[in-house]
Amino acid sequence: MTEADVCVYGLGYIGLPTAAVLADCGYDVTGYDIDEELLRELRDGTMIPEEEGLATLVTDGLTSGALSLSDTPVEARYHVICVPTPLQEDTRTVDIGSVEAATWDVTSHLTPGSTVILESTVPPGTTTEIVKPILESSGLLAGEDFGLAFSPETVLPGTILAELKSNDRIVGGIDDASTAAGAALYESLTDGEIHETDATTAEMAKLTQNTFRDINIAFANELTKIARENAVDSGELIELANTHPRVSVHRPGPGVGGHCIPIDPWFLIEDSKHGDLVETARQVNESMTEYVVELLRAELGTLKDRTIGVLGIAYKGNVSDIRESSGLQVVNRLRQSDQTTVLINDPHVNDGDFKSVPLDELFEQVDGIIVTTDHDEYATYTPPQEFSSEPAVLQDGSGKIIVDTKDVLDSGTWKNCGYRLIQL
Ligand code: SAJ
Repeated sequence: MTEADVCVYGLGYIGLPTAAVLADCGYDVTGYDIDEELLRELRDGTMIPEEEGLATLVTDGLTSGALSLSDTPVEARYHVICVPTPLQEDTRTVDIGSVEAATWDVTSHLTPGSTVILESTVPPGTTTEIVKPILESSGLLAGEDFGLAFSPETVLPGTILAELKSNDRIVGGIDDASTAAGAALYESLTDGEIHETDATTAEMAKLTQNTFRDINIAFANELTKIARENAVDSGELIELANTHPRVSVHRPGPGVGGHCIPIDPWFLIEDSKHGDLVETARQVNESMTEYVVELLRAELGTLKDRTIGVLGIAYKGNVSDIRESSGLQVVNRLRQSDQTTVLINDPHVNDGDFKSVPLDELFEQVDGIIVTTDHDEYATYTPPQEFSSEPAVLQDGSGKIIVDTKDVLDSGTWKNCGYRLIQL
């Protein structure tokens, strides 16, 4: 068997673009995944995530032979692990099973002189305390026979390829040689700077970035609640506060979705006796589901026998990913209400479990709407003049309520068309 330059373990949101970009950079790359159906769909081009330029890059790599897809790992100069690390809902701790399984796969293909890089987001200490001992069960020693490093991915879904090639990269090895070997790989991948450190600091740096964002969003969410109590527009408030050169408050919303930001704070504090602020921020963000549903309920008087439209179940604008989506939390919360019918629209999500009702049709049937995702389609949608169903009997006698949690609708346009728009 000939040795590949790079073997990428896991061809998901991060592994696939990483493998494709490395192949494009001139490496001989094998993309390995245990999911044979995924491999088949990737080979025949039917399963490429909605990500600018990715389909072409994968096809080009496969056509040129620089990228091959395999259901078995191969010996390689670099083994790059990009498998998922889900949160276990009951304990709010990491499910490290896929990282362990991938590391065992590496172990049986580990050769002297190679370097193993973990990219999956993990709690502090995983590289040295979990990955290293498994690899050393091969009989080879980390730092002597092979290199071992952690390097977090920091790319934003929606702009993954551009960010892979331009973002700075943190590389933390278990020793200087491992760090240097990891840095050499990423130097050829990105135009950004390479920041060298140790493995645990690199793991924590990734968790710190996403936890910072979670706490900042929690502050924005708390602020919007306080602003409402004072009849203050939180959008204007945050804009004004952010005119200060050292203040940058994020935007409020219906919660924090996605596979990273709502999860990584739990990893950060998993084995720590500290973390009260981090945990409180999580609770504030999770409370937004109830808060936005209550905003609508207060306007409609009741949710009973109402038909409510939810616009957007993707976790953020212009992506198709529904993991940890705030829109879905809102849908589930509404469905728990007595006799409330929920209609969903999401032009980006193609999931058999969720029927997307076309906007025109949805507007004909609903009593109220909650906008939970800032898809471009919503910003440009022309509102019908009014709900054609019987208007809800509201406390103030008017109807046509839209709770726009993402500030995506143009308030002037919608107000002119007779809608009452509530923004966070
Ligand atoms: N959100 C707000 N208010 C804001 C910004 C975002 O409510 O001001 C919400 C979004 O609507 C969404 C959630 O937060 O529901 C997360 O979206 P996001 O765009 O902030 O982040 P992700 O999850 O798409 O990507 C993040 C990024 N991390 C940081 O910006 C620190 C990305 O760079 C990481 O690579 C990615 O997590 C990851 O893989 O960890």
